[in-house]
Order: sequence, then structure tokens, then C-alpha cells
Amino acid sequence: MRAALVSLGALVALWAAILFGNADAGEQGNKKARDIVVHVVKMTAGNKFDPDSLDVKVGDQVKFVNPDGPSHTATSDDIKTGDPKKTFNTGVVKKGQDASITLNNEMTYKYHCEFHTGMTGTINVKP
Ligand SMILES: [Cu+2]
Repeated sequence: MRAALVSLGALVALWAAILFGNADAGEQGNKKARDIVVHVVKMTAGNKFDPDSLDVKVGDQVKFVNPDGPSHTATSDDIKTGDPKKTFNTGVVKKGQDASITLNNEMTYKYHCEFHTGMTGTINVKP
């Protein structure tokens, strides 16, 4: 029992070291990095992305929200043929849900909803 307690204590100490170690590294990293911006794109009940064209910076996040519509996806057009590191797919976003992606490549993403023809959008990722 005593051995088990000591082991548990060691584990907690190790976990704390990892946790706080990472926190320190993160703070140092953030001093140089700019703040990440979260852009919100609404998936509307009328089957549109709003806005349907968006400029972001490398590393930014895009949060797709579906407040009141039918289920949608935000799926990059080349999801099946493109570089997996340069494509994205939110999967199904049901009414009341949201899904966020992070864009780390400087490029233009064309994307669509897998359920609704003509529900399309563009994200320009700039340095
Ligand atoms: Cu849709």
C-alpha cells in the first residue's frame, strides 16, 4: 500500500513537471507568436456559408457554426485527391453544433457542403 502511494506521488510529480514544462514552453513561444484569430463561418438554414469568402492568416482557426439549419459539412473540394495535410473536413455538423479547423498552409481552400449542391465557400490563407 505504501509503495502504491509513493508510486502515485511520483506519477503526479511527473505529470506536473510535464504540464508546467509545457506551459513554460508555450509562454515563451507566445511571446514571439501573434495571437491566433478564430474566424466564425455560419452554416445557414438557407444552405449557404456566411461569409462564403474569407481571408485568414496561417495558423488561424475557422469555426463553422450551425445554429438553426439542417446538418451540413465543410469539406475541402480536394479531400479525396489532395494532400491530407492541405485538406479539411469538419464531418457532419448538426443543428446546434460547431466544428473548428486550423489552417496551417498558405493556400486557397475551396470547400463545399456534402449535402447541399451549391453550398460552397473559399478560404484564402495568407502569411
Ligand atoms: Cu449543407
